Amino acid sequence: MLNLVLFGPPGAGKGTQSEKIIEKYHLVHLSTGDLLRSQIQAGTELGLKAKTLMDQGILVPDEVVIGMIDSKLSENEKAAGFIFDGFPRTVKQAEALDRLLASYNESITVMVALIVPDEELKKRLLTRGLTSGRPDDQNEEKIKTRIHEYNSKTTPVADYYRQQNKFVSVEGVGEIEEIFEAICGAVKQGA
Ligand code: B4P
Repeated sequence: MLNLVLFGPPGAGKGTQSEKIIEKYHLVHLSTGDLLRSQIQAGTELGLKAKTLMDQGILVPDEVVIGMIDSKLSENEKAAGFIFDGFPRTVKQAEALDRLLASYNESITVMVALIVPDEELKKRLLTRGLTSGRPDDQNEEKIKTRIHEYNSKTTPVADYYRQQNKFVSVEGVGEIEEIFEAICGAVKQGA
């Protein structure tokens, strides 16, 4: 089973590359951003609480996202593997993911980190904001908050996987197809 964590700052291309990875490896896509946005769209209590935080660019509480991943794993017990996109974003989430996978006798195979400079991230997110309708893409202050959240709360997750010898980094600037090839190479290296 291939269980891949696709890691990187907001706008690094996780969603973009996930689509290509799923097609090639037939993995179940678990994007906590997408899961939260569908809760918002459905108008659930969870969605309403998450919206306030997401619109500001702040991470939602660990318990909320861990609970969502827990139920998605149990719904997909027969999957060939998973791609975790935008999760884990804190060390607490990474520890919880290890525990959840262990309960199925599974573990993370590899973490692939997309490396993209802050200026490029800001440019991409502001461009996406012109058409995405996402409130968190539409102003520079919110984007700054998201990058700050990433630097303070999420970067330690890379060390967590580095200590397990599961960390591989890939240059995330360039043609989408070239980056995808590099990710496939990293998967081979880590598997
Ligand atoms: P996410 O939905 O995960 O949003 P993201 O980080 O912006 O997405 P991504 O990196 O996938 O960007 P994309 O490929 O689309 O999170 C949103 C919010 O949800 C968070 O701020 C937080 O509040 C909450 N949340 C989610 N998960 C959470 C968790 N685990 N814990 C707590 N809170 C959580 O790429 C962006 C743009 O770049 C696109 O327009 C794309 O076309 C472009 N692009 C991609 N690759 C490119 C390339 N090679 N060259 C040029 N442009 C490129």
